[in-house]
Amino acid sequence: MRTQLFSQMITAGVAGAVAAAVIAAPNVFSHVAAKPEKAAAICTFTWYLSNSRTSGTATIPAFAYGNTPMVPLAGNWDGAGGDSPAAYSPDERKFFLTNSFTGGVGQVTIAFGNVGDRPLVGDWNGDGTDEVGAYTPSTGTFTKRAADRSTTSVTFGTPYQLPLTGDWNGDGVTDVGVYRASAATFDLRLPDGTTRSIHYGDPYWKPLIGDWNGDGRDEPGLFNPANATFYFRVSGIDPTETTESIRYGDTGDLPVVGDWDGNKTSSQGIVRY
Ligand SMILES: [Ca+2]
Ligand SMILES: [Ca+2]
Ligand SMILES: [Ca+2]
Ligand SMILES: [Ca+2]
Repeated sequence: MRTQLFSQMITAGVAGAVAAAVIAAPNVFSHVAAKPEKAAAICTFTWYLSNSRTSGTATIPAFAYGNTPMVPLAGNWDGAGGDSPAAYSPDERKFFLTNSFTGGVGQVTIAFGNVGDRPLVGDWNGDGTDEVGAYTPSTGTFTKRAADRSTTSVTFGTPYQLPLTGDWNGDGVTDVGVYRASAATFDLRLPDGTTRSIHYGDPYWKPLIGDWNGDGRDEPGLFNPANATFYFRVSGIDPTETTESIRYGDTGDLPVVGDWDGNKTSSQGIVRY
């Protein structure tokens, strides 16, 4: 009897420890339940963000922010620390920005964009704080909104491409680009007006932009939705390619990337609904 009782106590202890670990650092692979229908019902977003590109486990406790059919985004809204979440509502054409990783109500709401636009994030003036913008697919126009609500526009690429924003040259000012999905090619517009084209990944993977190597310049990454794998082009935008990859999250999750801890290096996250 003693042995049996001892065994039960050990089992309970292990179960308790596992439960505590899950609460502290939720494993993004632990969710295996069937996803709800995505058609009509509004589903809350749960964010699983990691500061580590080598771990499949979220390092920031999961939180709820935004809901379908919003677009999850990330940026440094207050110029302090690193990036934090935002959600863009295509229905209301509003950005909801938050400076925290705890969910709840965002701190800033910005109404911007027209029907059919895609949301953009970038530091258009290089002051260390990100602003918002909108890409109009029918014209291939990037419209950048300054903090004083003034706008500037640049047209790049052909219409109906996937817009990209990143600081390709490291001057602190966010530049634009497009991803030609059918050709799996990133076309990056350098500040001198020239284009750097990088064939990378496979068609119809989701393009991502971040500073994976921490050199102050952003470079391409990708998320393969078929196997929930992130690819980071750590060698930058020069021709020689070195890539890191990690499986993180599950198929059906939305990828997000950002510098969550403000150490100047971007890492991955997923938004589940
Ligand atoms: Ca700025
Ligand atoms: Ca730049
Ligand atoms: Ca870089
Ligand atoms: Ca970081």
